[in-house]
Amino acid sequence: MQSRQILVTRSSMPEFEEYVEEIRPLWESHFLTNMGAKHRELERRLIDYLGIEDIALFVNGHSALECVIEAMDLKGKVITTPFTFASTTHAIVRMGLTPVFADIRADNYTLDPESIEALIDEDVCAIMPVHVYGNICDVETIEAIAKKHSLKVIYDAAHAFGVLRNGVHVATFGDASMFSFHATKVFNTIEGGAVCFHDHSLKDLLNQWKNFGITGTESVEYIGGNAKMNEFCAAMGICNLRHLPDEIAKRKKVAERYWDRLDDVSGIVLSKPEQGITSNYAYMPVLFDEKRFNATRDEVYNALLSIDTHPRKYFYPLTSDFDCYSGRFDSRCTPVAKYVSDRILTLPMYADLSLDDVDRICDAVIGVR
Ligand code: T4K
Repeated sequence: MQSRQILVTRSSMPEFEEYVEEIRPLWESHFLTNMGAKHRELERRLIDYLGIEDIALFVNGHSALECVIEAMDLKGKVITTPFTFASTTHAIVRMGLTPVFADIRADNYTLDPESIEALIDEDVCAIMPVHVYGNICDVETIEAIAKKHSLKVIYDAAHAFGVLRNGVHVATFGDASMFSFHATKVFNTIEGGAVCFHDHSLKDLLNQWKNFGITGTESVEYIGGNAKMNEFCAAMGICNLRHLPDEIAKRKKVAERYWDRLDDVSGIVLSKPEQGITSNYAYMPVLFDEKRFNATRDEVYNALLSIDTHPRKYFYPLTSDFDCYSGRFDSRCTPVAKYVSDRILTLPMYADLSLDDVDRICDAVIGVR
């Protein structure tokens, strides 16, 4: 049917010459990392773009999550979602905290506020919701719950860079938001990540935690790690940020073609931007209700593999069902998350995916029934 392999996504890159121009000064300065000029410039540009108070850049999103947990000195339990990438749960566990899994909403797959409140006890110190696929959590209700119980809110916004809610960037919600700038994201710095926050006192702490806990030339106050973004990654970010509007506009066209083709198919549930949301079109999640669609998610998955098209089961299994957590959690406590995880497939989505390829993918999906 087709000779080319189509993967779930494909990194967007600037023109080679644009990147070379951006990194040329590094050959003059010989300053390659440790929060250099490109790092500082990208921070400034991101603060402007996101309309936020402050930001700290990291080597990747996962390290950013771990560092913000350390910098906030969190202890005890964190209420979170199991319908996410390994990173969210692992960051909590690796930092010595205990994840407590709340269920998700059936309409946009984010943490269900009703499920959160029932899980709060005196050991809970924070909530870590995920704006999964760039779908935005019920930030107002989550904030109200957090305020009532004096909990911190750290958003895993790995998927949500560029998403606006009523004209406001999602980076502004919660005590902090983490973004991933991984190669597979709408905005990438090759590898990279960031924490956005309101409390300026976090800035020094985050910078110290990501740099071995060094607080001065002769003082080391924290047992920190090394999670600094280097100058080449920051330069990639400076280039890619220039092209972000074009990137999102191209993704929008791809998304709209998928929605046109799949919207009326019985048993297919699409995830479209809600009222007031300006999407970044990060992923193309499609839920297959096997009873109405007459085929399972896995049958669709295998049919696409047979034409060398590689969707992904983001996010199956639930993180609470991972082998490494065997016996520690019970995914029956999050029935909606389990239902969605067993039926969801993320179809190929990237700026340069042609509409003809989208049509071929949709034909194959529909043809499975
Ligand atoms: N929280 C959430 C909710 C997340 O989804 C993630 C990361 C994080 C936290 C942590 O952020 P980071 O520490 O990663 O910054 C990929 C990404 O590696 C990962 O960043 C992302 N989430 C996750 C959802 O997807 P894999 O294991 O699926 O990656 P991989 O290597 O299979 O790549 C997927 C496809 O992307 C490939 O088929 C082709 C394409 N690709 C891949 C690479 C590496 C490219 O086009 N270019 C590339 O350089 O995890």
